[in-house]
Amino acid sequence: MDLLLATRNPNKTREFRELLGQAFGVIDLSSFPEIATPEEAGRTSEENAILKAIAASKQLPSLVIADDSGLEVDALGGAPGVFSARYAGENAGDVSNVDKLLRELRKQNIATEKRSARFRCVIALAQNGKLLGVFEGFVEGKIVDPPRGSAGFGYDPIFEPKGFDQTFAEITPESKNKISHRGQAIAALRKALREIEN
Ligand code: ITT
Repeated sequence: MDLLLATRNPNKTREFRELLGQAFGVIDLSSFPEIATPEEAGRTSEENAILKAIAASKQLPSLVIADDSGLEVDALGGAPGVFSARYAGENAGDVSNVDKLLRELRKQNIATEKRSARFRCVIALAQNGKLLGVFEGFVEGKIVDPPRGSAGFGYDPIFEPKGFDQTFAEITPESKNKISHRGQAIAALRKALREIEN
């Protein structure tokens, strides 16, 4: 089954391909530079995932999926949350976002045991401008300082999942995929895709 993943983040595409396997052909917006992406004006990840999936599905005929994800830090009232991609500014990169998060935690003197956090991933599925489903996954953990590891992307070097003493950037992609927010959301998505197929 062919799917268009409405993302311009190649790391998301890699993880979707790893997680969905060969039964699914996943292409992303790098193949369609002319496709306009909407402003992520939603107040929740669900709203933003739906915005991205519907917008792309109005412009291309394929089944479209979109992923909106982020890191919620309890001591920061759930920030960066829906603003994870632009926490340190509109076109901020991963390193500046991570730096800003650690600066905030240090500034507020948040103790190590109070650094609980979770990654959340919401995937919306759409076709021809119509929403077909929404799938969610999350993984609990804590923020570590300094960052550790070089695998993964985004906030992975500062996120240690519960039950592990390594960050998402220190474990293998296979281990991350088994427990990650995206892995869980994709498991639910896969079930829905199988039903569409049959
Ligand atoms: P698209 O909107 O084009 O899909 P994006 O990177 O802007 O790409 P989001 O708006 O969903 O995507 O922002 C997600 C943010 O959370 C971004 O800063 C990512 O680096 C980060 N993030 C998402 N999933 C992550 C993961 O599995 N590990 C680490 N960081 C992650």
